[in-house]
Amino acid sequence: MKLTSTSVLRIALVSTLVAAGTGAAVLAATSANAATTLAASAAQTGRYFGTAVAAHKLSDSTYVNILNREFDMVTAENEMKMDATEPNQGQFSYGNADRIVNQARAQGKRVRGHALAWHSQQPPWMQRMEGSGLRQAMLNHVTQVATYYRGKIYAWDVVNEAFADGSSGARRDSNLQRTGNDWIEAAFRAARAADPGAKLCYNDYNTDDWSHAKTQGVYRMVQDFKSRGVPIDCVGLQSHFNSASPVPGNYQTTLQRFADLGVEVQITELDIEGSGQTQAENFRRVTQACLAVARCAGITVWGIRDSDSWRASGTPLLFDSGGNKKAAYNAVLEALNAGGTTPPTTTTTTPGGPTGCTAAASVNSWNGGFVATVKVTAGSSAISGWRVTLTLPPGTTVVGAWNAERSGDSGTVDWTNVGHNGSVAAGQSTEFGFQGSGTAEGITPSCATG
Ligand code: 9MR
Repeated sequence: MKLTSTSVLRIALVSTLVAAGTGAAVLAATSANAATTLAASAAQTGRYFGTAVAAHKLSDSTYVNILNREFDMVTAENEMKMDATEPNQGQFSYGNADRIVNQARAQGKRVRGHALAWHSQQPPWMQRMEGSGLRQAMLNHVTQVATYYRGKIYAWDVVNEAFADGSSGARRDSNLQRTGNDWIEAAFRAARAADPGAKLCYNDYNTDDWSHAKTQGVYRMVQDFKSRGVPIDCVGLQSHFNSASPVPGNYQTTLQRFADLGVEVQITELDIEGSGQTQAENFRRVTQACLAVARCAGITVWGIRDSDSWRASGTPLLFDSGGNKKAAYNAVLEALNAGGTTPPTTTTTTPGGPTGCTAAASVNSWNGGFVATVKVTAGSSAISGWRVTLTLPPGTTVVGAWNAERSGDSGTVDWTNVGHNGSVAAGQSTEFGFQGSGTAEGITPSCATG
């Protein structure tokens, strides 16, 4: 499907089950009822807390226990990269990626897709290509992989690490860049056409310091994309920090400046080398910066235990090698529980009292059509089934849906869970989506359990 409008409209609406006689808005936990996991704490301000996951570790029970308990967003550390998903040209391989996606979704977690197009970790056949053949192969890869995972991905890193380090602020030289400067926008358009419900991100490292040329280069590209209607929804700041590349003093400014362009910002690969209180305070600062920026949607750390890290010797994560919480974990949890701004896409309310569920819709619209993604979040108790009700404007029709059964195609539509997504743990979320003709303006989903 092709988008016909140059603008992408994101509407967020929240509605909740209203039980008779109760009703109180809760935007941040107080110390008396502070949430005790990263995901639940982040969810209090409508954010997610994620981690990179390696498929071969899904048989490690310590690893999986922490994953299931603490995180509600998952990124495949290597399994969705180009070399993994298209090892031979035109032959796609999703086994390991599927293990991660299925594990995450079975637990009610969402998935960030990483990454559709990148100069690195290309399969050997692609590394040897140049020019229009490579351009076609890249676009086919984006289309095939995004189509395969259509409806299952919260956000795709459509293009990863396309800018040069150093003082130029220019694109990085690569075989993809040599196909023409428009390769990035071509990749974004292909991704939007393949999965209109996924947010589309540009993701990079060393883009955390607002004064750096690379940050400015990425900023100008995003600004240009927004001004020309290239479909981009988010910017990922990888945020790999160490003593040579510390958390910059202006980190929050960087997040805010990108957000001010009208894109979501996501901290996508956070790790901070160090130990003890110094490391903890750095993690706290990064967390607080995200919480202070309304469009900062969530934080993903690049692994669970220090021993899982690509930089294991720098002990850069929140759990030690034994799976114990570090001081850095406690600092992040405290910061999350202290609350922050509420992202414009989500408001958290509990009019149904401590239990029940809430539903929030975000909508990508174009001239004549839209894709709505509806997030169903359990209250403080687990739920084993849900029903979302929403009323479509006159003349609007559902043309396709995923992850939910529906009662009809127009007017007031009831959406109920399918087999695999009815059970949602306390504070966790699941998503369904639908595509429609017409407009989704004003849709206000409400959620009921059972
Ligand atoms: O953590 C990943 C590691 O297992 C791989 O060997 C490495 C290969 O490039 O990629 C690591 O993940 C990278 C991510 O995909 C993109 N940003 C930088 C990450 C750390 O290198």
